[in-house]
Amino acid sequence: VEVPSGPSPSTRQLRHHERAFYGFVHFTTNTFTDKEWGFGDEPPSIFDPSAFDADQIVDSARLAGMQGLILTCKHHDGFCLWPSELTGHSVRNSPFRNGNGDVVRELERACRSAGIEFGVYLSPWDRNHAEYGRPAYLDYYRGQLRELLTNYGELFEVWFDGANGGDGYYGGAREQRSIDNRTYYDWPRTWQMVRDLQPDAVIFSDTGPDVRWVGNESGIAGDPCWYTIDTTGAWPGQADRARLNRGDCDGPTWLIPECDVSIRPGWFYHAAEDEAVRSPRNLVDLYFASVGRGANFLLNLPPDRRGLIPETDRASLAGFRSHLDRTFATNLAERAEIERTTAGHSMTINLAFAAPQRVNVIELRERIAHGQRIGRWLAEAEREDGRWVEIASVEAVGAQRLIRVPQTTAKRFRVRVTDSRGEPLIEHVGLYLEPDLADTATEVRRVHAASVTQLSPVELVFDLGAAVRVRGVRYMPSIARRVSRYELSFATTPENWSSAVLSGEFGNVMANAAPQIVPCDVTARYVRFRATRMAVGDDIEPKHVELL
Ligand code: FUL
Repeated sequence: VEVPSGPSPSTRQLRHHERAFYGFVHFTTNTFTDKEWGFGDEPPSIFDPSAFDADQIVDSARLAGMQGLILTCKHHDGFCLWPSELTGHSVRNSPFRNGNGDVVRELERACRSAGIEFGVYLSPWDRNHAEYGRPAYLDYYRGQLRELLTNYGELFEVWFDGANGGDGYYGGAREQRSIDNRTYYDWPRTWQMVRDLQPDAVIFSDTGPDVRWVGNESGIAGDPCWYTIDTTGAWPGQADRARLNRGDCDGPTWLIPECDVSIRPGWFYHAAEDEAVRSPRNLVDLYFASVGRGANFLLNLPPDRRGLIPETDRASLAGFRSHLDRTFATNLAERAEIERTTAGHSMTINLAFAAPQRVNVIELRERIAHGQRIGRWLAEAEREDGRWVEIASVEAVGAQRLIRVPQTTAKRFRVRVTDSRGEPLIEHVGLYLEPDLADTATEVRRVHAASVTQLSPVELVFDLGAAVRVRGVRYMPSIARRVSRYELSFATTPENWSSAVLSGEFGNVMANAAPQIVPCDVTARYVRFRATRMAVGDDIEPKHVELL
């Protein structure tokens, strides 16, 4: 084997490429307040799951075929799911197990006894802590990290989030605190702590050092997606998303792209999203768009207020798994006579069958220990008249490349690598027939408005024609317009607007442009939606707001 000219993965990264698919568990006070980002003033007393069962959560992960789970031990609201010695803002002061509980411990143990790995998420942004934004907070943050790194056995991944939305409770100050995310956290020091205490764990942040964000929260890697990337000038919370998504073919640093996405629109459980759980078909598509592009797939499973993964989500996971198992059960290539010819930096693999085979998925794996070498490659099939037709033209391979092609029946197939950095090293070729999978996604019931009036650039009034029951308001951010704070009011006549006012935050709209639902249960004819703060743009569009 020629020595690779470009970067190659560390041993730690190589192991992590093999994990490929694992889960996130977003659980905290938000589960009980119906928020995506808690403000930091939530009393620990509201954290009261009625039937928390770590084994059930782990069982749900295993049902899907996940290799590990990463728990939000502390999200932006600052509430700790373990009894930290460093704050009272934790499970210790909640009704959970009468204040003697430790969610981190229970989930960690359940993972180990089921034979999957465990990892932690510790939000750097802390909207509860009085010192956030000042140097003293960093001692607290690293102290918490030390607790997690030393008390819960071996961790496979430590997840550092890049979000910072500014305002928060901050020990009662209730103010805006912006930090310079290039300097404030002193990341190299924190990462070194992880290296010292958990040498085998991979470290995730927007920009590595082992695993990078894929630039969106939709679970979709670039096509192609290069492991190598140039992160000069980029920091957690401040990186070019398009670049994170695709990497740089000639980049100097190997960072594993990780596609994080939730099985529901939000990261936390909201009853109003019970009908918006991703279907098996949708999850399979995400698998092809992440693992199938050589990236890792991190799928979030949010426990509900009982502390369990709901049945709907479990049914989707089971459907997803059984479809993948059926698809990949038989590698048709194993029935072929295979012949390989290499000429310099190109290679042809011929697969000849005794009888015609029906194929609609092609898989290649590259021996990435020696770098990501393969550039362009083609898949071709021989028609009955002996002419070869191209069925796929692809850029890049990586740990695993899965390409859906139009269903093709032929006796001979071939894969041709036309461009590679050094000798192409193909480790595996697969030809499969993916069965049909109908999309069973159910549409959320909507209330249709008779008319919508735009009162001002940031204010809409819906007239439903008659008083009807409204169970929620769904807001869909767009690229150019994103509301981060809203106010809702309801009325039965154009005059009596007092009946109910709901206000709040659409947390995380910058990173996740997924729809967010404000649950309510109001009977009204008129509904007024007002943006009280825009994160992007300065007006709202009627089509972005729906009543449920
Ligand atoms: C983001 C956070 O702001 C979200 O709440 C969520 O935790 C997601 C995985 O990362 O940056």
